[in-house]
Amino acid sequence: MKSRAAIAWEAGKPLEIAEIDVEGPKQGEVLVRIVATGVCHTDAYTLSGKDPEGLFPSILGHEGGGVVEEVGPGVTSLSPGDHVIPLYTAECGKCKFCLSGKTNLCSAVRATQGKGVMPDGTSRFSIDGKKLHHYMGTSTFSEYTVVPEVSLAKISNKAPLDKVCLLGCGVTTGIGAVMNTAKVEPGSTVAVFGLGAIGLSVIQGAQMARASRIIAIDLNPDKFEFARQLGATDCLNPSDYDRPFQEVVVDMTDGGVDYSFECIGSVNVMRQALECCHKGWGESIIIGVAGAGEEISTRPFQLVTGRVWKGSAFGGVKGRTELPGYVERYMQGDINIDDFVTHTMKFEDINEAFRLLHDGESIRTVLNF
Ligand code: NAD
Ligand code: AHE
Ligand code: ZN
Repeated sequence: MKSRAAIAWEAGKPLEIAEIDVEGPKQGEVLVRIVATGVCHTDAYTLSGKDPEGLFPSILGHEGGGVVEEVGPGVTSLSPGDHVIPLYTAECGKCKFCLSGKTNLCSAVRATQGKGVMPDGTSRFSIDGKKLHHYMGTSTFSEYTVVPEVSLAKISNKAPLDKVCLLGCGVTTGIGAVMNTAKVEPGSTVAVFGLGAIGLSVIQGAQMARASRIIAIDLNPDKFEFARQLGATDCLNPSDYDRPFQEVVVDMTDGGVDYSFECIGSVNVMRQALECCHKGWGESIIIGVAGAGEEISTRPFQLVTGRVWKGSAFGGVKGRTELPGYVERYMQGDINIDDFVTHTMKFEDINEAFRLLHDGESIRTVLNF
């Protein structure tokens, strides 16, 4: 079938809106009509060329909501008409990772996903006979996409897809990192570096977890008002200080915070985030994605004296099991998504959505097909 899509032809170039060919779903696969998609900084990261798994040409996008159009042979858990959120972290329920009870990382389709193909090693996307790669197992920048059954969370048909699409990445990642990865306790002090959709969702999660102090940090002061609305108690701009920023946070928190979250993808900030944690117990959670070849560093003494470095992917959330509950909590008014959607536009304006994100003018743009 034909589908409107945004093609990433090469690194650093704008996406091209074009009509592509999408092959029907094969064994264990599902054809999904994407209704709405967000644009996450990770899409921009891959388009920049810094992602070692970034392949071109490809159909990017991983923060979508859609409707099942057709299921391939062997698909038992989904039917046409079901509303779904595509998952870049699958949940097969059977692999070593899923059975471990220790992680949300699933190995079922991850290897082929990273190679830009479906689990059988081939692509469902092409244009004029030329193959296009899939991306993160989701490729939501196409009106029609093909996704493995294990990479789809079935959600309530009543939920507005142009809002809950943000549970496909940004909002879930931030809240999940607080609840599942850090397990922030009531009364904790928290520092959040980077106030995009991820960092702001960490603030929302920290407020839910009843943190006593939430320090919001960004170079862009335009982000502070929404951070305060979500529960930030202090808003700091590192460029206002002429000493190592970790010292600023340590001094204002009687020795450091209980938990910090890096939501930028800067290895320098990752160091600050670790070193502003309290001696003996402070934990720093890396969420931001750093470019190929970059490495983190600190004095090992920081860890010897009890600080802990952790990472979090998709907030440690098992998508098929847990996302339907996130959607319900949104519907009940317990999770704020609406205020994260600062811009909505038609899919064809996707390059403007990337510009807004780069220039710090949006939290999330939702594109409607
Ligand atoms: P975003 O661009 O909307 O937000 C990043 C924020 O960081 C901006 O407000 C920017 O002003 C701020 N910033 C940049 N440099 C800074 C610095 N040196 N000090 C302080 N603030 C600074 O991005 P986003 O969509 O919220 O994504 C944030 C990061 O999280 C990205 O690296 C993205 O790839 C990553 N991410 C990871 C996961 C995961 O599962 N681990 C999921 C989603 C996104
Ligand atoms: N291909 C990238 C990996 C980037 C990365 O860490 N991705 C996050 C999700 S970002 C969503 O916006 C993640 O979940 N990682 C775990 C995984 O299995 O990919 C690179 O840098 O190599
Ligand atoms: Zn994302």
